[in-house]
Amino acid sequence: MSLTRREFVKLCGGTVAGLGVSQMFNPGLVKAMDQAAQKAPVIWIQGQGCTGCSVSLLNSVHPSIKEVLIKIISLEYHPTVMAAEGELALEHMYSIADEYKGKFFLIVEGAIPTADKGLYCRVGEIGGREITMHELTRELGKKAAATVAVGACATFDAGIPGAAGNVTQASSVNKIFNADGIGTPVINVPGCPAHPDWMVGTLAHVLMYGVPELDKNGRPTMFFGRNIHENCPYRSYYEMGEMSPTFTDKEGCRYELGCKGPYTNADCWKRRWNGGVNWCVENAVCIGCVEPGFPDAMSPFYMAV
Ligand code: FSX
Ligand code: SF4
Ligand code: SF4
Repeated sequence: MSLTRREFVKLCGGTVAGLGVSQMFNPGLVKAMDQAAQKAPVIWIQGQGCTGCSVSLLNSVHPSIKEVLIKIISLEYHPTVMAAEGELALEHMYSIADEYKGKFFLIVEGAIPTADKGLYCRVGEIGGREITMHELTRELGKKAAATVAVGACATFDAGIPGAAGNVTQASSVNKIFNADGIGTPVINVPGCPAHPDWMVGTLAHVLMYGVPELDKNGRPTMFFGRNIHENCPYRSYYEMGEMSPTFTDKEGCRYELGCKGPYTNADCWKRRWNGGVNWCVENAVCIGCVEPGFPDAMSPFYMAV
């Protein structure tokens, strides 16, 4: 089964028969990816973050994380899920980067602190020499075929670590690459955390067809191409001026509670979260976690009515 790029993009937002939801990947996608993907090596590194994006990836429903790891990619290094540790693990990572120079894919989760020579995030040690996230990102970034920056912290303004104060001078992948003149393509998959489908779908697209179509912020348009407010199921309440006084109200628009849907582009309104169980606006508000400037530009998140 081979898919055209157009069919692939459609399947990324396709309907899962029997579940009555339209947010998850079509199961046919896994089969296609299994046959088409070259099991390209993937190196996943983590800087300043909460590991929320990794946890989100582990929640991938269609395809399951097992299918992702066995059928789609060859995950060679991941600080949270790999069994190896210490110098041996680092040496393996470096050897893969050299052996597959220009062919492996780098995923960066978490921000990269640049203050004081990057010493606020040390990711390991080889021969007694400490390796900083700043050094590692640049070294692997130069050798990778493409880099996927996942989560708010690795993209744009470095998310939570980059918020006002920013004493570690936390920075994003794009900014680090630009400062060093690294020309490796960067795909931004923001979110705090990023949705598992956004990460898996982007990675699958990169493996099968190359870099997907990106918006002006470097995000795949197949996931971030539409505005939440314009597509929100609560939009008719907004038009009628019917505002919800509490988060738990079944009806009413959440704008006066602080909803940032009007300023946010993502497909959460149809993809939903947690295997389709719910999404932010249903239980609270959208806090604009996929937009540049998050979190400061989206604060305060909540407003009292
Ligand atoms: Fe940041 Fe992510 Fe928010 Fe956490 O990659 S994106 S704090 S959910 O895990 O680092
Ligand atoms: Fe827009 Fe938020 Fe209201 Fe939905 S709940 S219509 S996204 S302001
Ligand atoms: Fe982020 Fe808004 Fe989507 Fe929630 S609804 S995940 S805050 S973009």
